[in-house]
This record gives sequence, structure tokens and C-alpha cells, in this order.
Amino acid sequence: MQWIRNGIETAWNIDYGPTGYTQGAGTTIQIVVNNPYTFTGLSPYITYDAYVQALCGQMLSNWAGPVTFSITSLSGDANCDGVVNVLDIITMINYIMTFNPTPFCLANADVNGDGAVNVLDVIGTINIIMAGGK
Ligand SMILES: [Ca+2]
Ligand SMILES: [Ca+2]
Repeated sequence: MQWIRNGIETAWNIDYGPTGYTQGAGTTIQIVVNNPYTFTGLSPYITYDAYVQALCGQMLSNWAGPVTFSITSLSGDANCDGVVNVLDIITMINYIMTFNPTPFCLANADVNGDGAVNVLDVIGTINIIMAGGK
């Protein structure tokens, strides 16, 4: 997430939550000095709103926003359920065998990003699971 500063401020607060949440009731990250800022620990397929507030010495600006964003891919999550596990391997094998599994998320299933889904992606998914998922 990136924003344009309005003055000379160099630190901000960020507040975010699922889209439609009440601003102030979400997760607040205080005294962010990185712009752009990279979120961590977000859940895939959930749409978030985020607001930014500038810190001007002892003063706080009004909250600006929201900006809406989401994480739309999760490598290895072939069945698009938000987790990577053995069900995704079964889904990928079904796809490779042309059984047309549904749901099926091609972008997630193509773990190595070569444009095709094959046994290399199954191996890639096994590696993701062995590494603790996600
Ligand atoms: Ca899955
Ligand atoms: Ca591939």
C-alpha cells in the first residue's frame, strides 16, 4: 500500500479490517515509517479496507481512506479454499487427468509459474505443505 503525503510528515498510522468494517475497530499499525508499506499476515480471498493517518509531531491528521485491496492468489491452493493441503494435490491430479475439478484456481495451481499445471506443480505443492503450508 502506498500513499502521497500531504506535508512534511514522515510517520503514519494505518488502520485496516475486512471491507465494510467500522474504521477504528480494525487492526491498527502504529508509527509506520515505510511508504509504501507491505502488509503481512493477511488472509487470501478476503477484501480489506485500509485507512491512513499522518503523525505531525503531537498532532494527528484525520483518517484518509479507505483503499480496498485483497490477496487473490495463494500458491498451491488449487481448490481455492484458502489453505494448502492434500486436497489441493488431489485437485491438481484431477485437473492433470482432465477430470475438470471445481472449484479450480489455475493461477494457484501453477506453482512454478510456467503457464501449465503438471507434476512439477504437484511436487511444488508438496514442498509448500512440507514447509508448513501457506
Ligand atoms: Ca486448498
Ligand atoms: Ca506449472
